[in-house]
Amino acid sequence: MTSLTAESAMYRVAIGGAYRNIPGSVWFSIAVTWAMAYVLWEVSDLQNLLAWAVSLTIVNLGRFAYARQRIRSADFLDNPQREGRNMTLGLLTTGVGFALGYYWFAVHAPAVEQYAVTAIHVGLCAGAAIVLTGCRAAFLAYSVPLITVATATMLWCAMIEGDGLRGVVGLMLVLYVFGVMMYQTQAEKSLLFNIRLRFEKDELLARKDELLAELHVLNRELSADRDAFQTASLTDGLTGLANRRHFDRTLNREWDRCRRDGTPFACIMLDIDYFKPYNDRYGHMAGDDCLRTVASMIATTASRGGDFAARFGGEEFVVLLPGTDVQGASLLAERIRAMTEERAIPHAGGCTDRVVTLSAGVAALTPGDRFPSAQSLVDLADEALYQAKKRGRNRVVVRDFDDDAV
Ligand code: GH3
Ligand code: MG
Ligand code: MG
Repeated sequence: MTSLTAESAMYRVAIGGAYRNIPGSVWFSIAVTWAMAYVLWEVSDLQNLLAWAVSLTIVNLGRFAYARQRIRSADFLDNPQREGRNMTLGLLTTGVGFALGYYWFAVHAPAVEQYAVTAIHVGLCAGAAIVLTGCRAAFLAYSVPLITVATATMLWCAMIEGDGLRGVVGLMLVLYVFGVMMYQTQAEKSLLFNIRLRFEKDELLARKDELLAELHVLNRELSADRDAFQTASLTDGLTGLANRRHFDRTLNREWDRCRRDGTPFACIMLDIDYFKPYNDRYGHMAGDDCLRTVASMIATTASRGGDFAARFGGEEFVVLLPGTDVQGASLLAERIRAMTEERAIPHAGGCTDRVVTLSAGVAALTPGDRFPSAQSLVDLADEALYQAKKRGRNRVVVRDFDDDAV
């Protein structure tokens, strides 16, 4: 919210507050009118006094009806400036009415009645300062006429009649006017300050909700980034298979699980044959494509729940098969080998079949005292792979230690 709209909203709240005081204060105003008439009853021309009191009562009733209508209307405070102007006009009329009453009936009244009416005006002025806090124009329009007449009368009578007491009262009234003005200024300041605080509080609350929503979005983005980062940190960028880090974690976890369950654990190590010559002949980019193709075949073949395929490094891959015995693992290894061969990726640089082939080493064992660490399974599979290479490549060699396992 800009400060301009805050200012106009503050003005609206101040006007609204004062306006709502009008109907109640009007009854007080009427009571005071008749109290004044009562005080001046004996010392005034009755007909004129009654005409004044009735007229002022009618003005007050009119103000009452208008204020009630405005407060209840749907467009109340849509235009606070207009509302403020009308209120000021009504209060000016009433203030002038009281001032005229004083001027017509109290100026020539005896001192006692004059003091009484002056006291009434002092009270009206104080009441207005309280009721019209925040609406200085309306307060001045109401109180200036009535207090000016009372003060001027006191000072005038003091001068003309040489009445020292009324001179003192007149001077006190001057001081009183300053006091009331100061009070009104301070009260108005603190009212506006309070209203401003309320606006700032609302603004802060709205900002808080906004910030919470932003925080929520950032949190979501952050956890999405974290998930993406986590996935990326466990995935091989070239083939999309799990990377070595992921493999190491999974190996130990699955090893422990198989040890607990007493189930076999199989591992297949795969290595593309003559891949260096392939790279040399077809280029590194074609080598990458070849790695991707072989990886996708491995992934689709080893896709049963629990199967885990990873890029071990370079042109080597590994498949972990928890709960699978050596027969099952050999079948799978053979399927991957055969699929690769059938895919017939040309490899003129190879020493064997003129297509890309791979060798596989299979090992399976049930984790136990004889093979306490997962690394022993990988070493056995690697040994089998070495044998497959040694025996001419494009083949599967199996090492089964399950019978020996404790
Ligand atoms: P063997 O049949 O005995 O396995 O021989 P080989 O040529 O496949 O094995 P060697 O270890 O001699 O060569 C592996 C090659 O794999 C060497 C390296 O350039 C290549 N290589 C490793 N990683 C990548 C890769 O990410 N992209 C490509 N294009 N080539 C790779
Ligand atoms: Mg190799
Ligand atoms: Mg190789």
